[in-house]
Amino acid sequence: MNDIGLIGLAVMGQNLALNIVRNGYSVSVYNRTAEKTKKFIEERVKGEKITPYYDVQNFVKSLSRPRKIILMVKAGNPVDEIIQELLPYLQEGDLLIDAGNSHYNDTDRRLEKLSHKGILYLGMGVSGGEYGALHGPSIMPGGSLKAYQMVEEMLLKISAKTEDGPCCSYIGDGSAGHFVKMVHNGIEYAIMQSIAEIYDIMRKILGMKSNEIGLIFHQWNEGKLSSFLVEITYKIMQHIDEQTQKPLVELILDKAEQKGTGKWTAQAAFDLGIPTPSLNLAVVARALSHFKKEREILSNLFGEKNRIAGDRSLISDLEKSLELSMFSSFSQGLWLIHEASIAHNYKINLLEILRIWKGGCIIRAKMLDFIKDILKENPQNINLLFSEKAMNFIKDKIKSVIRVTELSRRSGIPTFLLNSTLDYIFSLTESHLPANLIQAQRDFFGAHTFERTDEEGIFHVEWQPLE
Ligand code: NBP
Repeated sequence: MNDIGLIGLAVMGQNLALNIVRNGYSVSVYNRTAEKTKKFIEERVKGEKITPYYDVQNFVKSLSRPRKIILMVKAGNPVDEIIQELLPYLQEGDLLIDAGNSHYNDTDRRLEKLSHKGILYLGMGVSGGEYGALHGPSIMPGGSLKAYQMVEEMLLKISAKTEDGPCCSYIGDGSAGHFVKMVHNGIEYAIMQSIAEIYDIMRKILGMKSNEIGLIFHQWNEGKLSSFLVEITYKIMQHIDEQTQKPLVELILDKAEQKGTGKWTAQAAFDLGIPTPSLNLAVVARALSHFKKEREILSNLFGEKNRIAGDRSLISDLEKSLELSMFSSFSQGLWLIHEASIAHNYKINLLEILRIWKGGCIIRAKMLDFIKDILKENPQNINLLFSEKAMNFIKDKIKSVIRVTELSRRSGIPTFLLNSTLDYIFSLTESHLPANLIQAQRDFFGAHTFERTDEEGIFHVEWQPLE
């Protein structure tokens, strides 16, 4: 009898299985396509306690009870299909763990359906890509506490470790784990976009070559910006294509793909009414990049842009710009998680989220310690801005972002993320927004009513008729 079952032997599943056995557990594995299972066993399993199965029934039979089965399959219908296949062989008290990037609504639906059959279910976010899955990811499990406790010991063992402990914590009820993982990805999109914009300015305004840009990111990674995404950026900049001997990044087509978690984050933010402009615009920027042919035609129509030549003193402004955009992306993401926690009754502890994001995951960053300090001072300060510490940090960086965005605008370089960072902060620190005019317009054309600043109540007036 094996301790754990794992279904789905693509890159994440293979690595997670190897991580689990390295930590002292025996694992049964199954994959829909048998060839992949055979290949995995032949090429990557070297005497570890991993047993392959080629049919679901024997796979389930091989597990000690209550059974614990991790699903690492493509999100969406595949998860429902594999659950359907498993159900005839499962018994009350068995536990299914969906470790893929499932939409939180799907997780709630599956939890509800399976609870009627006595099957326990966890929706578990796993971050860290293939490296993390093998060496220790950041793990975000949500569902019933009882279900979590059945696998807690193993999850703590296989997760990444920092000086603050294992990067795994029970996130909360229902789909809390998948919701937090989704927002993690939304923040990831935003940080990636801000890094990309800064790279663009370095090459177009400062005329820097990829290897020089890599060196700057390398330096930044030694300082306050130390993070997974900054680290991989300098490694990417230094990667030379064997065939052409050019930096590979310069040969990669500028069309960014996406699998949906960034879009879902923006949709959830719209649904809950939380402003996450940077997270939303990171999705817009990827979508816009897809129109390569149109961009080529329009760039000819528009004609040459007048690129302002900047000097290297801009580099410290770029560093501060990245710091502020990273901070504001976390601010927006945490606010969204907090609001969702109330709306869905997740009972999420934001400090725990920050702790488990410190290691193993794609958005791990030294800055999380600073963010944790702000939140510890006042746990109600969920978007981080209501603090002197945060305001001092913002004021120290904001002039740099203004300088960088002014220069890039005058040079015709798009900076969705850097602009949205400014607009997010400027809007939240503005006591008078022009929303009064919007309310008047709504009342004019739709009798939608408005409130007044000088009187309590709901008002509607007969505006001047149209000519
Ligand atoms: P993929 O997301 O590419 O999924 C491939 C796996 O799903 C294969 O094992 C495939 O089996 C299986 N599968 C499919 Br497709 N349809 C199935 C079905 N109807 N029934 C059973 N199995 C089915 O793999 P991945 O990149 O390893 O990611 C796994 C999960 O982890 C996804 O939800 C992903 O979003 C999430 N995730 C990925 C990363 C990453 O860096 N890649 C990071 C964090 C989370 P087959 O071999 O028979 O086609």
